[in-house]
Amino acid sequence: MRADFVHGTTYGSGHINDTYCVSFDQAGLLRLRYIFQRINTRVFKTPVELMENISRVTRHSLQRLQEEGNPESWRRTLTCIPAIDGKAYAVDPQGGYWRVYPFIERATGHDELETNEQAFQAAKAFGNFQKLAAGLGGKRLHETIPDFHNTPKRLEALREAIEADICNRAAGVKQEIAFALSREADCRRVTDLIASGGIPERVTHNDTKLNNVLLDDVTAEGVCVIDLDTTMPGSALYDFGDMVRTAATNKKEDDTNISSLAVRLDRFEALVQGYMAAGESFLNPNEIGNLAFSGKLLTLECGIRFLTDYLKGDVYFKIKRNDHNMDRCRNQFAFVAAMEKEMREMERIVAAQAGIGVNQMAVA
Ligand code: ADP
Ligand code: GN1
Ligand code: MG
Repeated sequence: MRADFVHGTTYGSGHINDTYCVSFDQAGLLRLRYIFQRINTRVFKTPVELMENISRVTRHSLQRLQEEGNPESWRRTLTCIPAIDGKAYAVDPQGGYWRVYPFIERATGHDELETNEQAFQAAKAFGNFQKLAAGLGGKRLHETIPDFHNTPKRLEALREAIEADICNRAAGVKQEIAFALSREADCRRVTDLIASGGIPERVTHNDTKLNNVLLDDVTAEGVCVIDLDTTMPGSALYDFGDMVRTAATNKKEDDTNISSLAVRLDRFEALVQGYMAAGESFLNPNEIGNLAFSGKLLTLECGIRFLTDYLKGDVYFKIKRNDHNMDRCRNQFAFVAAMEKEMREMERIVAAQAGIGVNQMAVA
């Protein structure tokens, strides 16, 4: 980069990496912003393989966008800015792994939605991302976090954390523990379907929370899917489910006012429409039949992860206050309970969109 440093500041509301927005300019004229990120190597233990995945996926995306003649291809995908040695990352003297992306301008990653159109566009963008990734040739991507969405293993990790109870916190959260443990059969449904071949392995994003897609500030169109650290083999249900978790609720993930937490069925419908607009061509009947259930599953799984992290002393997710992980856990479990009440309606919405009978859905 042949420009002078102007300003740098921490940026965004991600829970994992250290993210900075950094500005440079030339002769005081051309100002460009970049995202500098230090990869969280406690979470991602193989950063070199991780960056190999991201380089492959982003190069493939750019090539496809350019082939299609997209006039703003550089804004539609992350692109890795190489270090002086040509690698997609640089290692600092303390052993920190850093990467740099151009800042995607005039677009925002939302923690909360304002309109159904935004939900539609976000889901369509994640669906298109998956479609694009399906065309990635070559060897299987590295698993940057093994068993990331293996919900039975997540439940097992919770059991181990309860057993160890290293912070003496288990006695204070008995209700939440009971909530999780009583849903063991739900935890197994998708992994069982994958094991039996009923659901195929795909290249998926695996972290499709709403703020991981940037929506155009003017048109609301899904401009760019970001946070590609977990892009690896997975299930389409993980991607759809995590969108539902963050976009079909009327509360932010850590909102403590959960007595009024509810499923936004209108938002859910917009997500189904957006995702099917891209995904109808490739989703199989088992995937379609479990789309509604996947929202409940991914929310349950995330709640289990927050609870586990709380019991282990808040070592994984960044927290901003005491009990932050428990606030998140209670919020997620309240959303699971709300979806259990609305599951038939959610299934009806998917069936109507897919043009199939509601009895073909996997009623939870
Ligand atoms: P984390 O894994 O910690 O969630 P992300 O990769 O999602 O990290 O980045 C954190 C935040 O930084 C995002 O939610 C988004 O607001 C912002 N961000 C990341 N990459 C870009 C980019 N290339 N352009 C603009 N904003 C970005
Ligand atoms: C983390 O990286 P970020 O903030 O987008 C987490 C997700 C969780 C999410 C909960 C690598 O997402 O799995 O669903 O927090 N990412 C990783 O908000 O663990
Ligand atoms: Mg993120």
